[in-house]
Amino acid sequence: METIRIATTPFEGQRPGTSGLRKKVKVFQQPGYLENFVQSILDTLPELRGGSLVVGGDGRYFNREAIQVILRLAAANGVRRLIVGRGGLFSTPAVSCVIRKYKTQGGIVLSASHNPGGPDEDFGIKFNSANGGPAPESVTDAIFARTKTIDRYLTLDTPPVDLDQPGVCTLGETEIEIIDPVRDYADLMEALFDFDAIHHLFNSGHFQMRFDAMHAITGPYAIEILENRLGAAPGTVMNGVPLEDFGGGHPDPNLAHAQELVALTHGSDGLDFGAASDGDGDRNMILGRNCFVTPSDSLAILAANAHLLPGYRQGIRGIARSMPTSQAANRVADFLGIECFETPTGWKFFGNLLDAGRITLCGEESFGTGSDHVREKDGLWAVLFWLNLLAVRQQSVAEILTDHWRRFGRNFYTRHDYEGVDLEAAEGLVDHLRRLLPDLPGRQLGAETVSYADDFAYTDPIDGSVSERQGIRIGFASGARIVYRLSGTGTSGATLRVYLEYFEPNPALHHRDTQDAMRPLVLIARELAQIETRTGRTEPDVVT
Ligand code: G16
Repeated sequence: METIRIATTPFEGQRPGTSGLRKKVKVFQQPGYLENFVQSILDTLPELRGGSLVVGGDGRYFNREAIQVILRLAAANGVRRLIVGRGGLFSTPAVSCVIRKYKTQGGIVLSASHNPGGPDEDFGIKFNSANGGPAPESVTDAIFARTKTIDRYLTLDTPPVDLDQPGVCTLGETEIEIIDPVRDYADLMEALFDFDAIHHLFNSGHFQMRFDAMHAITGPYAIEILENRLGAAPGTVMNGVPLEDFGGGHPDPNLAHAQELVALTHGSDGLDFGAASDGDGDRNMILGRNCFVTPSDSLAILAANAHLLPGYRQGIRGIARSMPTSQAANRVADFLGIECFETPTGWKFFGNLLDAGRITLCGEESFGTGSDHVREKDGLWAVLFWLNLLAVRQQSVAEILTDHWRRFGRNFYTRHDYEGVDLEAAEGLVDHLRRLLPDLPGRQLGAETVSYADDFAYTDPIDGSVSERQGIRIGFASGARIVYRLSGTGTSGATLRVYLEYFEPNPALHHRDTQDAMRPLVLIARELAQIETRTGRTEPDVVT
């Protein structure tokens, strides 16, 4: 079949952010926009010629069209084999699982994660490497550089591939295999956790749970694993049908966007367990009756209890957390006598540590938790980990949480997001903080004394690469911290994130309301950054 060479010119701004290139659907729909980016991936990674590639996405609006474009470009550029999820679907952790299982040279994931979907909403694309994880910065920088010089892309003139028909077909010289997007992933989960114990918990007659798939990708995965394989009651999975616009919702599993589920956990007859995942299935939220587990606490609890679960019985080697994630995990690492790494925001920074066997568990405050089983954060994995823990410890979520705080102390934690802020104002605010940094150590702010203040820079302990300007960190003598950074996943304006943490060793104070406990620190953070004067905002848009 004849390869067609189409002349093109570069588009501005195809720099991948925290997790790939995310833009409005309308931007992606411009003729040549997606093609340029995909060709840049193919030009940057010569190993893809003659190699194999996994392709799939979270099913949001434009997923199917984008996949057809990618299949044609990949075939025209000599990719030998393409593994595609039926219907064009794959959760992000399932792509990682399939890349690793079938030893492909990488994968292309189509998603804008927790951002809304639909014709006027968001779309995204990212490349995952042969280890199954998001491409490191060296690769995304090279892809971006290529987007700035690209002058042609290669494609084929072929009818669309039937994405709904499992089996093998060909496109030019390329073999395309349409596979069940769920099976390999579900098998992996079954190998890691004690399904008998969870099955028993579900059938004990006194355990009520719901999993909210938020009309996003985890619906089919959760139905297969929770209802079919583990015997949870039909209907345990709510909002389980993936929709192109997520039913008009915001598929972000947090207290603000999963309110229907949160409400079900309230009251004396609230659910024993509630969990949710996001657009592409890599995030998780964990709830107990009248109780919310912060992602930072969740990571620490999983680390402290991992030895109780089959897949982690031999113990964990080390932990990593992103810089803004609370230091609760460090306390567990200290107790276990293992390393705890602090990395920049972005799952890609965990890849080298996982590959080198330096860590087993990793997590981020942004509702991401995972382990060395794949190279992405994994929403359903975290849910199954918690379910296995509940089954083994025979305690409620609240009991496990309270017990953890009693043992290790409590790192109160909250994140305040100011969304849709004027970009210049947001950058001005960060510059202002940067200028303050040298004079902050030793200064008294409210009742706190600054012990260090910096713009976080990270040197990867495995390959020595350096990532600078990763967020402003202000640490206090009490152990409290304030962190400021601008989100790298938004598609319009800027989102200012302010992360606040405060350590409380006294169990008598562990059940205070988080926002009350954090108030003094919140006021320091607002004043220091001049948030109101610089952004015009008196209150954050989202508090988690
Ligand atoms: C992505 C990254 C995460 C990161 C999160 C938030 O998550 O994979 O590593 O923590 O964005 O990033 P930001 O604070 O820059 O918005 P996801 O679920 O969107 O892929």
